[in-house]
Amino acid sequence: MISRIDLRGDAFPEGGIDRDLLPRAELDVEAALEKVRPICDDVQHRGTAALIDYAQRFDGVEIERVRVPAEALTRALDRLDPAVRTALEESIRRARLVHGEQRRTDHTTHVVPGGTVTERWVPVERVGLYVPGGKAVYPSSVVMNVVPAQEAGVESLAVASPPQRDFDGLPHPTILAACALLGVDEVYAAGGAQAIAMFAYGTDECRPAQLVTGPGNIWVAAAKRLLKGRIGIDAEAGPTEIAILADATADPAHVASDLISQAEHDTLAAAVLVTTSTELADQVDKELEAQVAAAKHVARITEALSGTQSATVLVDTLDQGLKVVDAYAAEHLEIQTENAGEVAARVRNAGAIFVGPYAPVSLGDYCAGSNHVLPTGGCACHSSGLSVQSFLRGIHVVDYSRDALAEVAHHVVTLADAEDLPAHGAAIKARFAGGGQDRHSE
Ligand code: HSO
Ligand code: ZN
Repeated sequence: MISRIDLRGDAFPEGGIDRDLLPRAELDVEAALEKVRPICDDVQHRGTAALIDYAQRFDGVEIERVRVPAEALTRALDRLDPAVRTALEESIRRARLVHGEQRRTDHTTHVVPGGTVTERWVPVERVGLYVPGGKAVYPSSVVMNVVPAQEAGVESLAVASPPQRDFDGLPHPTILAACALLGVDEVYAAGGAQAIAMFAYGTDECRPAQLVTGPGNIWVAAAKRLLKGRIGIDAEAGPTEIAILADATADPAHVASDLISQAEHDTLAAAVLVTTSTELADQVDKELEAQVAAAKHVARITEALSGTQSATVLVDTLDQGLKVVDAYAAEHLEIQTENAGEVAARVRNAGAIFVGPYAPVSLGDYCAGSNHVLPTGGCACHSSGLSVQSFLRGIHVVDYSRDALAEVAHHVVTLADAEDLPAHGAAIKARFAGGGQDRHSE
């Protein structure tokens, strides 16, 4: 079911591993751009009326307004299965513990006497959060987006999720209930590219936001790419990936179930096992046959595991395995080896690392306290997952006295002249032309 790539012996590329050594699913977002452009323009010009038309066209539902009434949120929470409510509350509590400690404190550097630079951390004022609502209904993703935004101190937070035909044109009730649990009371029944345009341009019902985060399908990704600049965006989330670095000590049943757990998301999901043990690889193959057959979403999982984006990679040594997983830069990386903690400490590139036999990716998806919005498509070599930092901007506040400026003035003038920008130097000299007093306020 899962193909093999054999990098043992001479096959191992000692000169360096190409990042594309392991194939991965790609979404052709570029091709979708032209389709979403008129939709975004329409929302910019017609606002709510356009959103109502698109609800009919794309979601097959008649709605009269896009803003979800407060009663609908309360009702959804009242009707939420109590076990789901308790589990969500625990997920929120753990996420708050971790993200609460990510808050930044302002820091002042005393560069010279009388000259300071303070890095001031300021939250984005208003954030739009997109929550998909088609096949995938993930209240856990509401938690993973809302908690860091709230912990960062974002004042105004709005959620958009597609209107559902089965629920009177409202977003899915578990999404509404998760919003209510988190204290988010501004929710819109809008999906796809049009929801991103709503946050970027604003409508008569919805004030524009400065940043939009959250996963979505290809239309959402295309709208984010198109409107980036007008509105800040998080990463474009591609299909989910799991890589597992395992040796002969790993339990094949666990390895197989973890690969399957992420393959369950999407036919394009990638599941990659990198191992030093052919015996383990063979046992995992057997486990996959048995476990996939018994899985609920058997067709989707089979397609994901047998797709070219998934593979078992055989290597001779753990060092080689580490080179492979670093080159791949998976969204999720599990280390199932002897001394897993030490091996994990040597990994450079991964969205999140799961150490040892009792930290499966599913734990991180819901209840580890870590965030599950992570870089995909190899972006983990340069980007991080969602965190409090994603919702903050660091502003440098420069405060110099007359003496402190005077001391460095000649260097500024020299550099300005070297760049043929004499007006820059003149702005410094003007302060000292008349030999005037220090006008510094303190
Ligand atoms: N594994 C997904 C997140 C998720 N899993 C939501 C279950 N629900 C991407 O990290
Ligand atoms: Zn998942």
